[in-house]
Amino acid sequence: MNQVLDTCTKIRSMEIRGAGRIATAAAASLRDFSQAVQPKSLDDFNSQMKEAADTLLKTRPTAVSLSNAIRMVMKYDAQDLDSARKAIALNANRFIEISEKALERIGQIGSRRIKDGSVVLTHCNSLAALSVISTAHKSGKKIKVIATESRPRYQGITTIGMLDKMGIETELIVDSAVRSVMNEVDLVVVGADVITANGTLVNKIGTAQIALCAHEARTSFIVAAETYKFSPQTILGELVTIEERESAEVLADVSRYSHVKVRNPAFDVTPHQYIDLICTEVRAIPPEMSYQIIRERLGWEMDKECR
Ligand code: RI2
Repeated sequence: MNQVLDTCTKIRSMEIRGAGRIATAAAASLRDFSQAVQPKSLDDFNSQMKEAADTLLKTRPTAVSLSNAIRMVMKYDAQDLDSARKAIALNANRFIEISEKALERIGQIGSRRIKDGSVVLTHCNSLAALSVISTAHKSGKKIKVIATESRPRYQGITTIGMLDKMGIETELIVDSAVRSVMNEVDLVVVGADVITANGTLVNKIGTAQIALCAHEARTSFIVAAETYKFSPQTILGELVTIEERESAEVLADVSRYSHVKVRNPAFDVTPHQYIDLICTEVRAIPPEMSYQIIRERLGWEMDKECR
């Protein structure tokens, strides 16, 4: 269990972060645990696996990628220990492979929206959004990227490092400079932590005001997201929990103030009206078609819940 707890600590502290990366890390952790654990019986194995899955699930409350990945890995029905271990390893490896391929495909589909000579704005650090940008760049289109810092955790610094390595011309701005540069931007591309049944986007704090600003400036706003970022639970009426992280991420020492409380919501909600397109690995869809993606790709979840 130590190895699972170690992964949990890394996800909670954001040493491992990004909706896709936490999902694949959780899948790998369950796979490794299933191979290493020494249970007394199959029942004992099942209950230790469940405990590990529940512990991983609690690390970050917003990203649905985590629960979708864990459910996919834990979908096994074995008669003996050996087959249970094999099924979990197979599920986990399949999820990791699907996730890698999805990024490539999202890049191919999304990059068609980027014209030669475009200026693209991105927020936070999303592998899916970066796949769109890097595929456009690799196909020979000359592009410039404007990246936000993404306070308070400065994931934008990771983004500019990655763009720099790819040789893409990049400008870094503070989050509040988005409106000042929006008239120079041709396209905004962001990732997703959750997409709900009606196409609402939950993503890194600041995304909603960028979308609003893009809408006002008539700039296209697209989302790059693997289908496992869509939330089947929202069809059943469940609300998305927005993670509020500790105040120290925003202000190191709030104790010297008597009447001040620091709020640190990690994500915000962008209504589907401000989203032009969602690029998934199967196709690019208008946000209103999200329900269909959930039924097609995550139908197993619905079936189980509705039975
Ligand atoms: P990929 C991140 O969350 C950001 O909100 C980013 O847009 C999203 O995950 C998707 O990232 P955090 O872990 O899966 O930084 O596209 O809170 O890499």
